[in-house]
Amino acid sequence: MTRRARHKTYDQPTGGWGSVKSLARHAKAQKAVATLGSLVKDHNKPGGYMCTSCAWAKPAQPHAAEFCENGGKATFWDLTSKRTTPDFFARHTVTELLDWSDFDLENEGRLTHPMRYDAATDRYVETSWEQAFQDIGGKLKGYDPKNVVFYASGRASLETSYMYQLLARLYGNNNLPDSSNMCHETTSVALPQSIGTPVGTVLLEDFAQTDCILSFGQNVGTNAPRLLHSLQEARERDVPIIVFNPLRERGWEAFVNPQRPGQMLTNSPTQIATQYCQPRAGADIAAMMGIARSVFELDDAARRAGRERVLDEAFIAEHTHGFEAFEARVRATSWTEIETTSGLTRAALEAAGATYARAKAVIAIFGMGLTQHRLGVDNVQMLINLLLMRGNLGKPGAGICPVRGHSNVQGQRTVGIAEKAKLVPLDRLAAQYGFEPPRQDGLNTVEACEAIAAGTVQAFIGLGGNFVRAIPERELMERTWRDMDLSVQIATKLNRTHLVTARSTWLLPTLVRSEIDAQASGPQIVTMEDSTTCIHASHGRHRPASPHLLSEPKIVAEIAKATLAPNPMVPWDEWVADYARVRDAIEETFPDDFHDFNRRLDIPGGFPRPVAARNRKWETDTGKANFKLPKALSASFDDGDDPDILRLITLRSNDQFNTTVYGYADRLRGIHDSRMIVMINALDRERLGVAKGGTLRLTTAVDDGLSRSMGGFQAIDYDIPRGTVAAYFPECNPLIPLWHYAEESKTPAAKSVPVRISPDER
Ligand SMILES: Nc1nc2c(c(=O)[nH]1)N[C@H]1C(S)=C(S)[C@@H](COP(=O)(O)OP(=O)(O)OC[C@H]3O[C@@H](n4cnc5c(=O)[nH]c(N)nc54)[C@H](O)[C@@H]3O)O[C@H]1N2
Ligand SMILES: Nc1nc2c(c(=O)[nH]1)N[C@H]1C(S)=C(S)[C@@H](COP(=O)(O)OP(=O)(O)OC[C@H]3O[C@@H](n4cnc5c(=O)[nH]c(N)nc54)[C@H](O)[C@@H]3O)O[C@H]1N2
Ligand SMILES: [Mo]
Repeated sequence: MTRRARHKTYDQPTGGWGSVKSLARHAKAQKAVATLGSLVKDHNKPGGYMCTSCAWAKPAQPHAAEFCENGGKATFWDLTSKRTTPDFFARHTVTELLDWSDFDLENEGRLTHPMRYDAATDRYVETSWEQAFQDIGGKLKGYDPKNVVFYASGRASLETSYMYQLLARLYGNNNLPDSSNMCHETTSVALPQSIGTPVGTVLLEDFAQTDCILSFGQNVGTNAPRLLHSLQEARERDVPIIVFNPLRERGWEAFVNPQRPGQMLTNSPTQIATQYCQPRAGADIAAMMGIARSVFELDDAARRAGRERVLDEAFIAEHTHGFEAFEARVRATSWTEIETTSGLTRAALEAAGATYARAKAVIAIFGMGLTQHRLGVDNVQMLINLLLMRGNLGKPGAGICPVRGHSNVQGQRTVGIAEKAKLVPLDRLAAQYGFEPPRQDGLNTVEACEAIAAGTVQAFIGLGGNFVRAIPERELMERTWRDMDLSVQIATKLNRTHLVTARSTWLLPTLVRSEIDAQASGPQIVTMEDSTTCIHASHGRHRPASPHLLSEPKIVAEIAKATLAPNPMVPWDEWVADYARVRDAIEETFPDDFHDFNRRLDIPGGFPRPVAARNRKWETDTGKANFKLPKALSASFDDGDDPDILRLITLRSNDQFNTTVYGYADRLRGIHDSRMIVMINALDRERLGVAKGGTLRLTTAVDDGLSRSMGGFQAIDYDIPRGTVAAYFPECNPLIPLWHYAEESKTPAAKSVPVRISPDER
């Protein structure tokens, strides 16, 4: 029986006492071995560990507490004193556990022993590491390499990731899908075409020099809360912040900094957004077109009056390509089209345009609200177009700022976890390790799903993550997953992917980053790359949850040794004994990014990788920054103006990290006690015949022969544009067709799923 949700609009600021209380509650509930005190000392601090929650930058001069509510929750969740032991598995069959919620599964605590699924008893049983590696290696040797998938979720360190991609390539494929395929892959496809780099150009110090910030489709208060420090400081310099988001997210509205006693005592928040626009889901291209149009109109007026131009003509002439076509497109787009498609008024967009045009240095922030759409690539490129109009790239205080997801997801790509062969220096790997690496592109996440559904994948190795729960098309995927021969899951906690078993299934427990990783040469350091391309060292500080855990590098090395023919040029054992040797190898493969790697590890604030676009060097096909024309004004699916088809946004609550659900309090949205809810405009709800607070059913509105429908959602009247509804990921993933993804990047279009709504009174 699902619990009913309570909803009461949250009128308190982000941060503040609400976040302090929430953290204290979570520390207690998890009986965590870390304390608030240990977090102050170690969390994101030099000599401490780097947070496992988001990938936001870590400042060179950290705050007294360099953690947020959600980073704290993530750490307490990792450092819980609860344990999921062999005894637990003896008490529960896997079939029984399939009925447990995401929360209940992970809330059992940390995995302690390597386990093997025993089909005869439908239980996981304890196994030895030796046996596990021998069996896994034996099986891997028997498959056609192109039928094996090496998935990575974005938490594993640079060291582990490098070893993992090498394992896949020595084995014989580039099948290295990554959680980023579901996330910022759109960014990694869009930015190189526009400005010649797959990553953002903004560094933390740019926030101190900016004089205008735009934000599209990112939820700062929940998903990158430490960025609020920079935003608050910018607001104190009176920097305007314009936010585009269908939902009014509390983090973009009001913030009380828990580290400022004065602000805490008076509970007087900093107002973050100076203008808040609520477009329909998928309407950002139209909104940006409106801003661009108003910039052209302001430029026309300036020219007529003989004032200084609004467009940065010199920058456009020297640094860009495709401006004329872009100008023609913008001028040909009428205000009526812009207003109808975006759901925003001309006045609002002109106001945003005027603010943008006044600023000398503008930062554009974005998240999943741009990337997870059918035309996600066009979304991101349109944002770049806006920046190019006034030369807002490659100068202090300006630039593009994708806010990445997992704490090392960007870094994994940097060191070679990529299914696209052209992104990896294969010739260097060939020379360094004396082998012929596969040159054919491998499978990304959607392609891996297609191959699993088609029955051609024999084995799936998961370096972290919860693949089955994170991908679209859950029913089909869970059914076909069971036909695979082998599933190996390297994990810290039990999740649903471990319960949807293959013919042979292993569950290999590992350390978390805040734990001490002792190897032959002593305690090890690992490294990661943040959202702003800075590389940081991380030192584990806590005792491992179980003496039976192995580190990720050790697990990867042992699988490699059990699977591959010995190669004296690949020193797996030496690497495990001393991770500094892995860093030497990374440096040899990627000398530009990682020169003097081991010597630069502990530079405060991390060391940035070079990004050519920061210096106005454009590594694109034209040698310039390219204006790219969007394929349409709406990034969403074509709803043919049918008012009964709504756009479903699937998003995160304030009490989860992806599929890890910490609890049932989406405090900043005022939604408590249940995740089976749909945020809906009251007018839509009434029109569709759903009672206030009533139960409704979501049915995917596509015609492809599959039926996708889920009932039991409680309607929550919410401040959201008509025609757009929002509900939680991962609960809604069965509703997303596998083919509903961003063109070019194949990132699932999770921010606008076509759905019909009907009452579901039972
Ligand atoms: N605490 C916590 N931190 C996290 C995560 C977590 O789950 N919990 N996940 C991590 C990961 S892997 C990632 S990728 C990031 C995700 O962080 P975000 O990028 O913030 O992702 P979401 O919460 O899915 O959605 C972002 C926002 O997009 C808005 N949105 C939806 N559709 C549209 C649209 O069409 N246009 C516009 N303008 N806005 C839209 C939604 O209302 C929502 O506020 O966070 C990372 N950090
Ligand atoms: N509908 C919808 N679907 C989405 C999204 C959406 O917005 N909407 N967002 C997408 C995005 S942005 C992402 S990034 C993906 C996330 O997809 P994944 O990265 O695959 O999923 P997570 O939920 O982050 O994985 C959680 C599991 O990782 C394991 N784990 C945690 N820490 C560690 C560690 O240090 N090492 C190892 N080996 N394992 C560890 C734990 O066992 C935990 O259960 O989901 C995507 N799916
Ligand atoms: Mo992500």
